[in-house]
Amino acid sequence: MNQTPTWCPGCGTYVVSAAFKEAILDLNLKPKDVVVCYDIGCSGNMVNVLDVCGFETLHGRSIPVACGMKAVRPELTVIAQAGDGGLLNEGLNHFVHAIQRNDPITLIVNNNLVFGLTAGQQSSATPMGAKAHASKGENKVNPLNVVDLAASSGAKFIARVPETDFKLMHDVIKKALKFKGFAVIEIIQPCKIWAKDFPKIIFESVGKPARNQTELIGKHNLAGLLYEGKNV
Ligand SMILES: Cc1ncc(C[n+]2csc(CCOP(=O)(O)OP(=O)(O)O)c2C)c(N)n1
Ligand code: SF4
Ligand SMILES: [Mg+2]
Repeated sequence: MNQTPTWCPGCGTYVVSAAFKEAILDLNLKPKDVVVCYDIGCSGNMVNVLDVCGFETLHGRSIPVACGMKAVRPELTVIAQAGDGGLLNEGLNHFVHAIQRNDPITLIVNNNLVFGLTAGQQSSATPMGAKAHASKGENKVNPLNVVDLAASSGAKFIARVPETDFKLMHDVIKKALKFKGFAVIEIIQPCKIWAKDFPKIIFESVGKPARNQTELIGKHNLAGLLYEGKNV
């Protein structure tokens, strides 16, 4: 594809799309055998730069479209992409139910902590105490956490990756694409425009994955491959 991306300078989605491309190349997957179902949003615009099959879905609906695609074409490698808004607001039910069924797809969450494309409104991932662009005051509610929800729903593969760690991102995407159940990768990539004044997150790398998912709940600074169940 020869489209020039329109993301802002420094946007984490540049890094994610590069890691994604490298992972697909490393695995020798042919573009015709890989389908990404995109959400609507800044990061959903990866549809313009990733040279694999793409399906731009409705906001919050990339997971059900991806699950349907995998059900009818099980030989394909199927990925759902979602922003924090699409995942935790409009489409939250799909996230929990796909984990419950262990649908064999990979979910990549581009968590920029706001509704980015529509100019920085507060999403369910916006940190408590942060003031989003369109809000009158600070956020007074506890954010929903992707890893907490994945862990408590019983996801078999869970990773959290800071946008600054290209190697981890690349390695985890490769592993997830080979995983036979529902794999969740959350990329933390605070929006460079609308979340630039939010508190900085200091990550702590995990040495090895947890023995069970519940150990992860409430540990919001952990980064790495956090849980990996049996690949059956
Ligand atoms: C059902 C529905 N609600 C709202 C919108 C408007 N809308 C389009 S993109 C967007 C923000 C997306 O935020 P997020 O999912 O976090 O992705 P980001 O742009 O931050 O990458 C919104 C609210 C829509 N298209 N459809
Ligand atoms: S608004 Fe934020 S998320 Fe959207 S392209 Fe710019 S930096 Fe990236
Ligand atoms: Mg967002």
